[in-house]
Amino acid sequence: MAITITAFERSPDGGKGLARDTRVRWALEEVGQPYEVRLVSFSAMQEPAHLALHPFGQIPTYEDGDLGLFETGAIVFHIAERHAGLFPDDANARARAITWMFAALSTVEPPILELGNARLLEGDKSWTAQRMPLVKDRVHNRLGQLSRRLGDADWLDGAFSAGDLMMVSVLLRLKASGLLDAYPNLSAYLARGEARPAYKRAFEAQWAVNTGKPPTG
Ligand code: GTB
Repeated sequence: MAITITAFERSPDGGKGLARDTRVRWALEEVGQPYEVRLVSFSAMQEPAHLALHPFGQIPTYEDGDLGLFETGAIVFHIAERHAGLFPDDANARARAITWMFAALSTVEPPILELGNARLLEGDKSWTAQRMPLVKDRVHNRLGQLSRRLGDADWLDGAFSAGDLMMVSVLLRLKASGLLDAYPNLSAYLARGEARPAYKRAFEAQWAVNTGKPPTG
């Protein structure tokens, strides 16, 4: 039975690849696993059938035979465990790759999400202009730390791993903001991730769904 994931029927980003199904698609492409996609509407995500799979009524989900998973981090972790290509063989290097996955989701992504919320959900509030410098400072703090650690390396810890997949995915949310411009090594890191054939295939697949157009090439 084929692996099946869920994705938005129409992502609010119109195909920029920022919805989290792109991360799962990318992981599956990296390890060469074919998959099917079940597209869900916002209303279908609140129906019992979807809630049985995802208690919070979100995408993405992952199904393979009897196994149903939710939470992108857990799904990518599972894919990396089951298939070669995203975790190193060496036990310590593998533990460090997992550490970077957690760092991306638990330490770097929260201030980035907060910035998105401040802009998109709270942009019209009287206090947003006053709060924004603080929110941006928190993002810059993390970007500065990450930039210093990455230095002039290609990837965070040796060869590309699930840790890089997750970190690049998190940083992609900042691409349009200009905030990464101050960190040339992070911009180059992002570009390296986007240049990976597996990322391109994942991006193009979600682009086709969300725009109804063939890949841009
Ligand atoms: N912690 C969960 C995970 O990592 O899987 C979070 C999952 C999540 O936030 N899913 C979002 C969702 O289903 C889609 S990805 N939201 C609908 C809901 O909660 O009702 C987040 C997302 C959505 C849209 C954009 N965008 O348009 O740019 C970017 C990211």
